[in-house]
Amino acid sequence: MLEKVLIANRGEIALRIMRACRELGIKTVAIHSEADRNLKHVRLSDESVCIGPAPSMESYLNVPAVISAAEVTDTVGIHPGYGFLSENADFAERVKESGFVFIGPSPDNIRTMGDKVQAIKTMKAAGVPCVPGSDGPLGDDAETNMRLAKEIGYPIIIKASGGGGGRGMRVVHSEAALISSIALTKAEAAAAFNNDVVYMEKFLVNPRHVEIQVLSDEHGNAIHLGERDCSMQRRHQKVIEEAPAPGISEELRNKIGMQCANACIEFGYRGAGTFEFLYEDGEFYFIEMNTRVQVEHPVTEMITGVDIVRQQLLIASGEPLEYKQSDIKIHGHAVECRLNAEHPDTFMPSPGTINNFHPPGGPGVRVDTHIYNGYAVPPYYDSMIGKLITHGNSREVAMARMRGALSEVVIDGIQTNIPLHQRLCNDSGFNAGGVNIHYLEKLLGIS
Ligand code: MV4
Repeated sequence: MLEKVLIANRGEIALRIMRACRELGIKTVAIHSEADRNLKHVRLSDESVCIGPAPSMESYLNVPAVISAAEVTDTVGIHPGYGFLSENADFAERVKESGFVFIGPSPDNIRTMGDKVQAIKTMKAAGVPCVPGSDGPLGDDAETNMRLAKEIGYPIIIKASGGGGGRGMRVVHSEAALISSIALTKAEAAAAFNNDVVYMEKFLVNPRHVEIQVLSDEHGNAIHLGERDCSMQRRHQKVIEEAPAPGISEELRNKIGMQCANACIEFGYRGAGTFEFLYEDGEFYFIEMNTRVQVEHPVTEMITGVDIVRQQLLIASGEPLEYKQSDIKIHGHAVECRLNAEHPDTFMPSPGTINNFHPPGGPGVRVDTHIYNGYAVPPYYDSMIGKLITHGNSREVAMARMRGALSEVVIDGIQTNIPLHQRLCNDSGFNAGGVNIHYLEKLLGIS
């Protein structure tokens, strides 16, 4: 087992990783910026190191500073959490070259999945269903591209291979706009990602965003933990996630889940991962793979009982997974509301000091947060300050518990998106289940 782990992150996920380490008897090193001296996990970890000034570029994204902190503390493993350096293949490689264990997939795994054309090619070859499309980079021949788009059928979408998560995409509705759209997306991709490779897919008009959680070790074991529905989003920022996805049968879950687990074995994937799909008319279409632990991992933990961060630490230690596929059973339903320090109407960040915090409680209520009375939310980082997660035997019970939790929670001193969550948890469309990715933006547009 890894003896000491450096947590290369901040906020709620740093605390989550610290707790998982503690349960395994792993010593922890917190690294933090000058603005983050008062983070909860910095106080609770065994050691802490200040690695630089507040801006992420000079601290959490500063690779030499992170590696130096690992060296001076005799760290064994480095957990990157989500965001920051978590999907940076060069960082994973530097960690390895410096003699540390990167708690995540191999640099090659990360590099392949970071290149969307390669990721899709890999998954298609491994039997994962993908969106009908160009099956590779678009060339320069206009006639060929026009013929391809006609075959796929409009609307189509042009995506940058170096993009992902909603960056570098352009929808094309007719042949008249095709050639200029390809050129524009290529130029933007070259500037943004230093990679002008673009590809084409059929544009799915009203899909849901459903993702499969996988765990894969180096002993040839790969399992899936079912799916999460993350369709409730605004500007590619998820707002509410849930598991399982409403209306997905056990048969379909097992089919797509096994396809993902088998792809992990075929591809030689190691670690926790998420296969992102668009789901429309009963069909799954792979779009991207995330090679990190995700913000919304708790909803999967609640319905499976599997501690995903613990499994990441075990896998990185060279231990086998604690579960085989037949051990995994789905129990009830879980919902997660992301709590953001932001104005409820304008979505502008709202940093400041929290002068009163009362977390909710009761059966089936989990609160993943680093905030406390007197904590000052800094203006430098993502505005997410925590997550409310509720679980119950049914979606109705989980939702009733979320409405209760939202009515109990008190966060004074800053603005939060709690009013938005209350509105959504009382919304008839959301309560019916199965809304698509456009639901929230349409709801906010009409209001
Ligand atoms: C799509 C799509 C429709 N058709 N691809 C946006 C983020 C990136 N992960 C992929 N995205 C999309 N790809 C095809 N072929 C619609 C989106 C999309 C979206 C996807 C998931 C969650 C929210 C979204 C919001 C707008 C567009």
